[in-house]
Amino acid sequence: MPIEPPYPVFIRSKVIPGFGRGSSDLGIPTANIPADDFTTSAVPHGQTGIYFGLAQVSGSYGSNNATNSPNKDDNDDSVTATANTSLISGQDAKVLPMVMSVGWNPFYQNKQASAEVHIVHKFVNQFYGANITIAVLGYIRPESDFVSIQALVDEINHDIEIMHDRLSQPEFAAVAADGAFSNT
Ligand code: ADP
Ligand code: RBF
Ligand code: MG
Repeated sequence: MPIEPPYPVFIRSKVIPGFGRGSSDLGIPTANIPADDFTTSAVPHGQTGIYFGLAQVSGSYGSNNATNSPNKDDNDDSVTATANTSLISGQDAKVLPMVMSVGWNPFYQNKQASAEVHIVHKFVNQFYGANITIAVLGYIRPESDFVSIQALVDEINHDIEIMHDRLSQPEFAAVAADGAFSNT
């Protein structure tokens, strides 16, 4: 079975500071990218919702200098990310499984759309300001509201199970070797 069009959709972007609660509230860090990089991609109508796929980060590790994220009126998000001198390498530089969320986070009633990628991998360091290449491979569900943070976390963990299940299907086997990813 071939991958269902329009997937795979490759997106190249940069990791920007988000709302600063993925790790603190949920224990599920998400690398945020400018939402436009998703909405202008080949994903149909750049629709909001939860997706699965693969991601690879490259460049340097970096931390977030934003004193008060998100920088709502600050279009130059890169100014709040400081690169450190060490290059992303080893397991951290591999093509890794991910789940991503695009939209307004109904649970938090965000005023601004976000696109954020949770990579299922333990990184040695933060990588704000790094490059990220994403292969969006399919849609899981629309965004929804929840009665509690725990209910949101449970649903995200369920999304991760669905992702592993879908990624184990043969049509996705070759995507990690796609030339869009770097093979260093
Ligand atoms: P923010 O609101 O600024 O996005 P998060 O709490 O969501 O903050 O944390 C995201 C940051 O954590 C990423 O930008 C990245 O530097 C780092 N990070 C560490 N591990 C991961 C991971 N497994 N997936 C995504 N980001 C991660
Ligand atoms: N936020 C919501 O408000 N509703 C959702 O249904 C929802 N689903 C998510 C699914 C995944 C796989 C991920 C990584 C995040 C999801 N979020 C959702 C976003 C979550 O609220 C956000 O990552 C944190 O608020 C940190 O920015
Ligand atoms: Mg985040």
